[in-house]
Amino acid sequence: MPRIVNIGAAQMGPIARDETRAEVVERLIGHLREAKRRGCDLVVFPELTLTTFFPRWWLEDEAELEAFYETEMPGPETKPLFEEARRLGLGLCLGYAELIPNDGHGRKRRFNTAILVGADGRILGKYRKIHLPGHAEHEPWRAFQHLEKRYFETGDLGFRVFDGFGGRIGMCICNDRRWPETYRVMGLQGVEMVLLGYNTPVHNPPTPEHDALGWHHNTLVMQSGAYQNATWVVGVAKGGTEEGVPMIAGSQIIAPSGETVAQAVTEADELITAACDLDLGRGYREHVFDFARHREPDHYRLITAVRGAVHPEEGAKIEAEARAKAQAAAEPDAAE
Ligand code: CDT
Repeated sequence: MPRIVNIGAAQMGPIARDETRAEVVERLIGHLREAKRRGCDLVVFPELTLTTFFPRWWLEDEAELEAFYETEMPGPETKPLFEEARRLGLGLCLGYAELIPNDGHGRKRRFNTAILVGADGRILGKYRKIHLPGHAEHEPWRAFQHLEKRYFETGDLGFRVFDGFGGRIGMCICNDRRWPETYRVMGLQGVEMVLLGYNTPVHNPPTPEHDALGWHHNTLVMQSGAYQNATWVVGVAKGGTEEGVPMIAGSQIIAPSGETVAQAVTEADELITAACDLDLGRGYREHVFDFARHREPDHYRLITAVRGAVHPEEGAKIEAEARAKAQAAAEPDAAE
């Protein structure tokens, strides 16, 4: 019996700054109903689905900033979304800005978060964005800001994989999709489907020469992440011109072969769907990407030993030391 998950990738067009949560939730419910008509099991929404992409602004007023965050999920304004999904028997993956007013140690915490919700309304998993792009200080030379490093902390939950929808599901968020480590950590936990939402401006102020390549890079990273880890990847955009900033769209559902099987053709609210056979990853996982047989982690030690690039001599030294240490730990008698 094939293990099919019918996926709805619910691309959103722009969300205006003055659009209320209730108005956005109404749009999301429209997606849910269409997804139900089209036989979906699970609907994936973008990063920071509930508001405009506020990190584009330098906001000094805490109350103004915190109005973009959720302190509970579901809360009073998102409850109708959860209720409708449950009524329709649909799972969902939702990105939102998470605010913890007090973590028990008197600290306020803010994360860029996504949750996976089962068809029964239970939260099956939570992910907090790890690769935060952009900057933390005001940079007035930019046409617009990208202040994720100011408005969010680095996620503290790791790249976990959750049982659900008959398979193993992982999540990551936007910039995470550009990093091979994201997929590999989940691949090493047998992930079969990675769900991710994104808000990607067409223009990146420090590197305008890359602007024409936004679509290419988007496809490139998601397709390679899928193929190299034998997993489905569902990438869902918030696209179109939002508060004067054009964002790429191009939501895609990508098979473990690395092939895109469904792609959005507009920059607006658009649902794309695919029947995803989770067993399609098996041929890759058991042969060319049989990790247990073919990976050589002893030769990848630099990946976790350093953050940025080092001189090749330094790199070779770190690798050799790490290998020797691992060998000594594995054979304690030989080291004496
Ligand atoms: N939201 C998000 O992570 N966007 C980034 C923009 C990178 S340019 C600062 C992305 O990787 O698409």
